[in-house]
Amino acid sequence: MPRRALITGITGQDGSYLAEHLLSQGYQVWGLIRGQANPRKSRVARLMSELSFVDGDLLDQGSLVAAVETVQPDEVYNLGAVSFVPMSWQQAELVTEINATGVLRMLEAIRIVSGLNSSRHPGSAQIRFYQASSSEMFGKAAETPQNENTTFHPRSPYGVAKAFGHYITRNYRESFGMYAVSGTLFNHESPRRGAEFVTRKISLGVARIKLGIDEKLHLGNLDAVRDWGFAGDYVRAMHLMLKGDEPTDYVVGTGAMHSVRDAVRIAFEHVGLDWQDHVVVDPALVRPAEVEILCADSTRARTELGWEPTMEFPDLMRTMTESDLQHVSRERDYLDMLPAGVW
Ligand code: NDP
Ligand code: GDR
Repeated sequence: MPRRALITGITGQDGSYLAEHLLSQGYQVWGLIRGQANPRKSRVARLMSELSFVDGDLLDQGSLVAAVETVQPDEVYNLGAVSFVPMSWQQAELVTEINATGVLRMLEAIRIVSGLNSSRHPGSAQIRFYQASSSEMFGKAAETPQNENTTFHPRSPYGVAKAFGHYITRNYRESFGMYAVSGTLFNHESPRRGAEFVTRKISLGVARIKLGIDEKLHLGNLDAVRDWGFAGDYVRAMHLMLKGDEPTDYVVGTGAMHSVRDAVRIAFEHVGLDWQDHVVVDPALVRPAEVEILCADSTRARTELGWEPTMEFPDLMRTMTESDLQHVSRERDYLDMLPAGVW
């Protein structure tokens, strides 16, 4: 029997890469889809014939119990979340409901369906659970780089909600003997990254400027430093975490630091332009409480899981810019073909 995985957040960047990875490993993959006619389902369209879908929402306990009952998964990957940090100041309560209480709801669904009461009376089912924790939990960390023992100091409602998700996952592991782990993943990007995140905003912006559509790119804090990796590498780490003998949490990142300014420079250089002619710093895009610097110490993941990243940040930025040059020019060609007045 092939192993069965249930992925929440399958329509997102990581969900699509994880689905591809698990399918390549012979898994039967199910995606939890929320809402009526979710337009983002088309993101995994190329995998549609190999995937199965089940309705559900992290805001709705009953739907999660029903989804786990229907799928009878061996592994659950909880990637569903509001993942754009600035939105967590605008809709803090909603983000907490999805990103924090949503984790509890998914753990409860597994506990109920598995018939688990406490670690002294384990049930029969052995569903393994992965929680998408985030380096945003470190926030204003007292040390750099950050590892599994670094104290959290989240700087956004998003980071606070993720910290709850992290601790409740550990608590269910300790309370009910569940194989439940969190991966504290640092920023990871790809051509499939949402357009609101800074790397994709830059790659798209540079492509539009190069193709003569825009002149300026508006950004916030250029000094912020992140440890950016390639999303395809990070979903391998998620899978490895659920394959271990003992459930443990891991920090995952490349260990290399770059600033937003570096990202801008690399992308503009790739198309032969000077970033200083095009970038405008907009104070409205600076966050109420910024995370200035993040960098992973992934020694444990590298030694215990054998995980290694395959792509360095400059190559990643160039790959994303190249992809957006093609994407934007295809879109422009399509718009040019439409009769006047249609667009
Ligand atoms: P995306 O924003 O690309 O995807 C988020 C996914 O969450 C979407 O599929 C969305 O589905 C789903 N979702 C949102 N609300 C709900 C809900 N109420 N119920 C069920 N699903 C919901 O994020 P990424 O793929 O980049 O990230 C995946 C996870 O990893 C997230 O939890 C994120 O916080 C976390 N993370 C990401 C990092 C990164 O650098 N990418 C780093 C560390 C952690 P829909 O189509 O319905 O909107
Ligand atoms: P982040 O990613 O908040 O780290 O969260 P994002 O790409 O949004 O920001 C990274 C840094 O860039 C600075 N910045 C800007 N950011 C955006 N989005 N737009 C801008 O114009 C801009 N200008 C400067 C930000 O201030 C910030 O310092 C991502 C998400 O994927 C989370 O879900 C995940 O948990 C973390 O990574 C790890």
